[in-house]
Amino acid sequence: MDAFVARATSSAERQLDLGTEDALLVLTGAGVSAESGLPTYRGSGGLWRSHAFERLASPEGFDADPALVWRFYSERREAALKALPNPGHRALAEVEQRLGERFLLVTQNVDGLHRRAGSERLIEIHGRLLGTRCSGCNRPESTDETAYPEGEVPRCEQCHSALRPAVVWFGESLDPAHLEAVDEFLDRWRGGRLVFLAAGTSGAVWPAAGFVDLARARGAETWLVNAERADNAGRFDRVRQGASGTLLPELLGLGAS
Ligand code: BJW
Ligand code: ZN
Repeated sequence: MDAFVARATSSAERQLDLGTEDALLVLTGAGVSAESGLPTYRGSGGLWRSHAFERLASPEGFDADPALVWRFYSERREAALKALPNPGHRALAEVEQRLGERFLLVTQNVDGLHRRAGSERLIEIHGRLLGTRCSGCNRPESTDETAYPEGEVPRCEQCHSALRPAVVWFGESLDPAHLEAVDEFLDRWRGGRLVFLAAGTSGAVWPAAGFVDLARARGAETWLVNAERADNAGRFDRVRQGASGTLLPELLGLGAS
């Protein structure tokens, strides 16, 4: 049997069993929204199988053909607005209520489903699908649910440059304040157990793929919940293979709803 599966099947490893002094840092990826009907990026059925990410999710691709990029993001806005949070999203919102400031959720997802499930201690490190910012000036980011008609590129009211989706593309920097918040959370908890849990992420994209190492360096116990073997699976203490909509409620000791 694959070591990845074997490590996942011990019954003693079915729950995190968080105590009153313990803290939990969660990192989620596209797999957590798969059961809400949204495609992941990699693997079969993933967005990058049918769409060229260098044309659609890079600043160079946007400069070359902003209308094409807006078509891709407008379709995804429509899909995200139609989707509903699933039991995995809801379990994370529920455990936040129990842990309060001992909890932080960092998501790579841009679909807004964690917030719609009720998560508030939430950092969206790759931005928001339902946000727009200017490609030319620092006009503040705005909430924007518009699915623009084919061929239309919205323009900045201040500088007339093309507006762009408020997501983080390859080669772009993440907000340093977001990475500092992760560091600060990991440094803050000295009393009880510190647990790091990644769910629904292939571990292929940095810097998020390295959070497990940051957590380990602070002595955290590390868990992974994923449908398939993630690229960084070998760096976790415990691995559960399966669907996050089933495994997250179980791991967090909550009934699936
Ligand atoms: C289920 C499931 C179910 C399915 N239940 N599981 C080393 C250090 C630092 C940076 C780099 C580095 N090496 C390379 C870099 C650069 C680059 C990078 O990581 N490249 C790699 C591809 C090699 N990183 C960056 O450019 C980042 N910026 C940066 O580091 O700035 C500093 C810098 C600048 C310049 C040079 C160097 C450093 C930015 C990354 C931005 C990522 N953007 C995207 C697009 C967002 C907008 C959009 O949506 O269009 O973010 S790419 C895409 O990947 C998206 C995701 O958030 C991200 C991660 O994907 P995720 O969530 O893991 O999804 P999948 O599809 O990969 O995996 C899903 C998993 O779920 C699968 O494993 C399934 O099995 C599983 N699954 N159903 C549980 N029901
Ligand atoms: Zn502007």
